[in-house]
Amino acid sequence: MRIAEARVIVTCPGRNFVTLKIITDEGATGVGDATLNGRELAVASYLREHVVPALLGRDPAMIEDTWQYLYQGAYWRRGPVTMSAIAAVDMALWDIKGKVAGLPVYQLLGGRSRAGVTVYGHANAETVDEVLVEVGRYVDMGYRAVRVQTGVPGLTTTYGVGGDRMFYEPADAAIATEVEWSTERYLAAVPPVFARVRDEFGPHLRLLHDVHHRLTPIEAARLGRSLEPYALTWLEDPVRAELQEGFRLIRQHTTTPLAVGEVFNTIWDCQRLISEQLIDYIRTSVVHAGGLTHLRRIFDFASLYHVRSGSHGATDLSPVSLAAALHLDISIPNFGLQEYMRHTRATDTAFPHTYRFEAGYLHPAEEPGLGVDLDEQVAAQYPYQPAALPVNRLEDRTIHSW
Ligand code: GCO
Ligand code: MG
Repeated sequence: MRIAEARVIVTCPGRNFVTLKIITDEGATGVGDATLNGRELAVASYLREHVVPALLGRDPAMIEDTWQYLYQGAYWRRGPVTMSAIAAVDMALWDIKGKVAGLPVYQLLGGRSRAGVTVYGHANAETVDEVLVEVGRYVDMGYRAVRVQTGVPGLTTTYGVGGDRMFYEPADAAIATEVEWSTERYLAAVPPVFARVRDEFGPHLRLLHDVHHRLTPIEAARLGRSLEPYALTWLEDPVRAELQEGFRLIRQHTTTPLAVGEVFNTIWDCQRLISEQLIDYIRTSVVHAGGLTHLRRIFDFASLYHVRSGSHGATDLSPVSLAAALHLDISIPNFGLQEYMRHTRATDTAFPHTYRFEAGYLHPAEEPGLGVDLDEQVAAQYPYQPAALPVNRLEDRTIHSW
């Protein structure tokens, strides 16, 4: 069997997605997600110009060799554009391998290690009273874990709080919207929110919070310590993580568990965080960290150091990514949690899939392969629309991490 064709499809059913479809000379097809929010066309071009020509004629069964060919063979390594492109090829080849074997991909990865994949949803609202209602909605839907984000008094917008409660989407303008930030106001606002949520929902609901890279290590240490009474499952991206040793300082001060990794691309971005046990959950994703082949390598490494998985699953990761993540989540020994932001109906129609949500768990597809496809006729109805993530500024207009 040989790869006969590979198509790069860019579509915007509510938001932009880049998908790679690989077709073999025997008619088997596989899909991979290559979406990089706000930088979609860079990956589409990398695939079209540099990857697809090299794929034609290759044996689709040689997944590891193809991965190494695209990574080591390119000489230029790592980075979100390269790794998202490699990820798309890798996902599509696992999809084909599953279809050829007649097995869902998780069976190829070692089989089931648990009954279902525990997911967390996003409760967000401007005020504490409103967010309590939102948390209640998730609990009523069966969720066992909820991320809580509220507005910060004195700021007009805050990360994670959107107009539409269920389908929050930050990449909403062709040229980045500018938003504002105050660390002082934020640090004062967050602990009372969690005091109310714990009080209302009791000790068993798993609670999470995303700082979105905005604090320094000592500020993050203070926040982590002030949240200890509310027993969070994790505090996410408390600081920018280019400086991995910065986490040692946070660790020295707080027992609030830490989750990091949605912007990482390779095992080298988190090697120290994991081996020095500076984090508790590694949140790298299938699409941005080189596909199932590389993500499994990261999670295996993490399993040696008591670090569990917590794959990124925002709506800018397509249903192809989510389907792929679930096969890994269900099979690895050190699964922690899977993020699950629901896709819009338009997105779900463009990407027919058979994974399903039930009682707080997602269940991977049982059909051969990944169990997800891109309906190209539906995709063609939604042309690409430029959309960038916001840019963040302090009150004095200094640029700050968004
Ligand atoms: C999360 C993330 C996302 C990102 C988004 C950027 O935890 O889900 O922080 O909401 O902001 O994926 O493209
Ligand atoms: Mg996040």
